[in-house]
Amino acid sequence: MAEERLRIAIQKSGRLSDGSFELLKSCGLKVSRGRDKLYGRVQEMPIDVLLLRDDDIPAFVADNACDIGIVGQNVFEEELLSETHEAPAEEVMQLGFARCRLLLAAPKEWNFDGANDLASKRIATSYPALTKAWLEREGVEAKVVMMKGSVEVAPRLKIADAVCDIVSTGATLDANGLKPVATVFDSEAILIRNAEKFSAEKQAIFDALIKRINGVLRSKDAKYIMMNAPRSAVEAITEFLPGADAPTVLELAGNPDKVAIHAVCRESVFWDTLEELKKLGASAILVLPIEKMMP
Ligand code: PRT
Ligand code: ZN
Repeated sequence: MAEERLRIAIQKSGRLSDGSFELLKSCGLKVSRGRDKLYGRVQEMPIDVLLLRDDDIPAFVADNACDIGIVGQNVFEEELLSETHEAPAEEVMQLGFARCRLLLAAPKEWNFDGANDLASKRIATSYPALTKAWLEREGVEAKVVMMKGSVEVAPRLKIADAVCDIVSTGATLDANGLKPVATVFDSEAILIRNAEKFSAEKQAIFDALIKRINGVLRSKDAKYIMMNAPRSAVEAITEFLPGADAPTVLELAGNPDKVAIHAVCRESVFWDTLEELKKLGASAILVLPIEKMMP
């Protein structure tokens, strides 16, 4: 019998593809792309990679053409709300990259004073379902105009009064004379899976991959922190360390009152953290990156 392989759909090129390839790489998976570049094979695990347009990913996963996929939450939710599939794909987890927001934006000169100002106005968007759901929640009736791209130019062309568009830095809105007036949806890349039960073999591959992804995500902000401190300060320092479990405390040779403290911090360690540690009596503080972590 042929070996079962897990099929993952990722974006071929665009704002999700670097993050998706990087995630697979951090999981120890190298994707060798086929000549047609639509298909890649992973050597290290029985996984095949399909390279698609992001918009096609939810449907490919829902239809079983792929088992799992990486897609923006915005695209996935839009598809869910549009109810195009009887058994849509399911969200497995957030992946922490390609963060962006779907924002309602209006011309800067509009003295915008809340959602009610949108009543009877025209809103251009590539996300009509998410936009309509937000309008409904706000109890506002407006006309939603679907645009596939270049949404931000709609007010200037008098196609719409306002837009509902994906924003990351806000530079595009600003360059088009628009200002954000409300957040409709917060998004980041997510892992989705087919809703049907996997075969035992496929489930085992899936579980192994999820374990690796969790390990990668957990180690992302994590740092290994080392410092010397007076023994009397150990308690205060341990309490202060961000997201650290039981640190290792070692006696320094020839100095019974001084110890070395080693700990894994699961949250970001900032300069203020180091300054605070110094105030608590720590010295010779070292912060090191962690490459991988498995509990
Ligand atoms: O070709 P394909 O269909 O696969 O790709 P696409 O062009 O439809 O999508 P792509 O690659 O642009 O985006 C894929 C996903 O990345 C989106 O669905 C979001 O989940 C996420 N993402 C993150 C973004 C952005 N950031 C983003 N900034 N998607 C789009 N943008 C656009 C935004 O609409 C604006 O027009 O980028 C422009 C610049 O943004 P600012 O605010 O930084 O100026
Ligand atoms: Zn797309």
